[in-house]
Formats: sequence, structure tokens, C-alpha cells
Amino acid sequence: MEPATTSGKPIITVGQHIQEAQRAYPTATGDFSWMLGGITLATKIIESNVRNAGIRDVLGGTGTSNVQGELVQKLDQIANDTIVRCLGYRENVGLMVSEEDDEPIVAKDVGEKGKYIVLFDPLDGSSNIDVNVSIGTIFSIMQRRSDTPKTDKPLAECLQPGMNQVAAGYVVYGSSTVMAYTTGNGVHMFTLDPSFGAFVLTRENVKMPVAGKMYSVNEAYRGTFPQGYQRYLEWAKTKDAGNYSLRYIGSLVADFHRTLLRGGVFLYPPTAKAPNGKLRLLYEANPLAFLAEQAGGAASDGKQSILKKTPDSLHQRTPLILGSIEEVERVLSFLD
Ligand code: P6P
Repeated sequence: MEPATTSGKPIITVGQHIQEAQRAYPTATGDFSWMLGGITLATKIIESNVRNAGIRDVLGGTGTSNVQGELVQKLDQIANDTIVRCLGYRENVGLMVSEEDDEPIVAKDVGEKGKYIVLFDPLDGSSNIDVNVSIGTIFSIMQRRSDTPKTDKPLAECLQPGMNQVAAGYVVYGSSTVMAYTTGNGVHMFTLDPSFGAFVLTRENVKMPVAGKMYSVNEAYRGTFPQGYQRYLEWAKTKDAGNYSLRYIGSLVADFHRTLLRGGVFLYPPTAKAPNGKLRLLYEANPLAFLAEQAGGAASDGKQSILKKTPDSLHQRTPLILGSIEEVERVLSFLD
């Protein structure tokens, strides 16, 4: 494929795309695109470290564990620090919530303006880093209830339902580096052109297939899934179901990116080890649910839409059924 610079197609970067999208809002002040620019800058730096992991001494663990009790990989720490440094500088970012940090990070002092909350998983799937499997960064953006930071209430301001998101997206560091984002007007994808270091528009208004004979789940835990999920998995293997395939990378962003483009359903049910599911509501399920719904798909915890859930805690986990609307509804039809 010709590089974007010679293919004759217009070259639209993610920054230009966001600015054009903002022009539709007369009240937009442009600070939203400035803030999103901090995310794209951070993911380019992360991408460089991921691509050179074997050469730079960034593979392996730091020897510490995070709030989730998971071993922190060196690249996790690099990704987290990079995002905090790139966003903390942006004057409109007030609070940040990271998978790697116990509490919200108050980016602006009391009295300083900072109307956005950025919630993120800096490098999801990190257990796959050392074996060169695709990994990703996931982000969710909400607005603060008050424009100026209050030292005693940052946590309460972050515990908002996913329907309050003003933007969400991910970057998948795979065979190519692709960013997908939505601001509530469709899902758009950009590929990083390393020849000039910009994310260039490659798919606009992405629509998820309404159905797809592919399910994505770690069947090793099947024996401890609630019965309804087990009944669904038995059905998917029958002739009546018609040749479903199982695809599971074990890296949420990669599994979702495939589901978004090819259709199907991703499942992380409750298990004996993770009775409330393994995936985190605020910075994994919410952003991907926003993207899924914007692309015509669906996202549920088995009882309600992911985007309607009001979190009780910052690192709350949730069961997740995510994908094509017909496939999500089919799974739900098997649940009690
Ligand atoms: P399991 C990676 O550690 C992660 O958080 C997600 O990226 C992925 O979907 C899930 O865990 C895989 O979990 O239990 O199947 O290894």
C-alpha cells in the first residue's frame, strides 16, 4: 500500500479530525482537541517503547505490584508515567485515574481550572508484552462536576456512570499502531504512519457487524462460569448454531479491535477467581462500551447496560459481554 503521503488521498490527522468534529459545536473552545492531543502524544511515546522493547531494557517486571495486586511490568510504569506527564501539563485536565494508581491524581491545585477527568489503562495486556502479542492503551474522558478542584472530593467526582463519557478510545500496538476514538459522533480509526509520526485517518464511522459467528472467551474458566454462560457456550458448539469460531488473544484491546471490525462477542463472565468479573469498569469496560454502542454494537454486565452502571469504587470490576448487538442479545437470552 502506498504511504499516505503519495496515495493522493487527503491526509487527515487525528488532531485535524477532532478539530473538524468540534467545529460542529459552536460552543467548542478547542480545548478538547488540545487535551486529546496530549493522549496522542503519549501513545506515540509508548508506541516507540513498545516497538523497541527488546532493544531497550524495558521488558520484564519492576518487582512491584499495583493496586490490583498484579505485577507491574516496566512498560506499564513507562506508559503510566508518560500519560501522566503528557496530560498533567494540559491546563484543562483536572483529574486523572489510572489502573496503576490507587487514588485519583489531582493534576491541578485547588482553584486552578481543569474541567476534564481522564481515566486510563496505560498498557492493557501487559502480560503479553514479553511474547510480542498485541497490547493497548485505553482511555475514557468525563467532565468534572465542578470546574475547580476540591481537595476533598476528587474520588466522588470520578464515580460517574459510563453514559457521562464525553470521549473514549484505545490505541492497539499490533502489526500496525491504530487509534480508535469517539466523541459521541461515530467511531473513527487512525493508523500511525511511522514515516512522519502522525496518526492518519484510515476508517471513518466504523460500524460493527450486527452479528458474527465468533466468540472470544477464556474457556479454561468455563467450569466456574454461571450456568447461563455455560449453556451459551454449549449452544455455540452445536450444528444449529452454525460453526462458531473461538478467537481469544488474551489482550482486551486486541480482542475488542477484532470484534469491532469482524463482529462476534467478547465475554469475561464472573468466575470463581473473579466473582465480579476481572475487567475494570471505569477504564476498560466503559470506554469500550461507548465505542461499541457508537459503532452499533452493545455492552452488558449480564444484567444491565455497562454505560448505565454507577461505580461504587475507582477500580471496580465488572462482568463484560461486548460486541455485535445480535450476539450480545443471544448471550443474554441464555442467562437467568
Ligand atoms: P485472562 C490482560 O491481563 C487483561 O487484563 C485483558 O487485557 C484481557 O482481556 C484479560 O486480562 C485476560 O484475562 O484471565 O483470560 O488471562
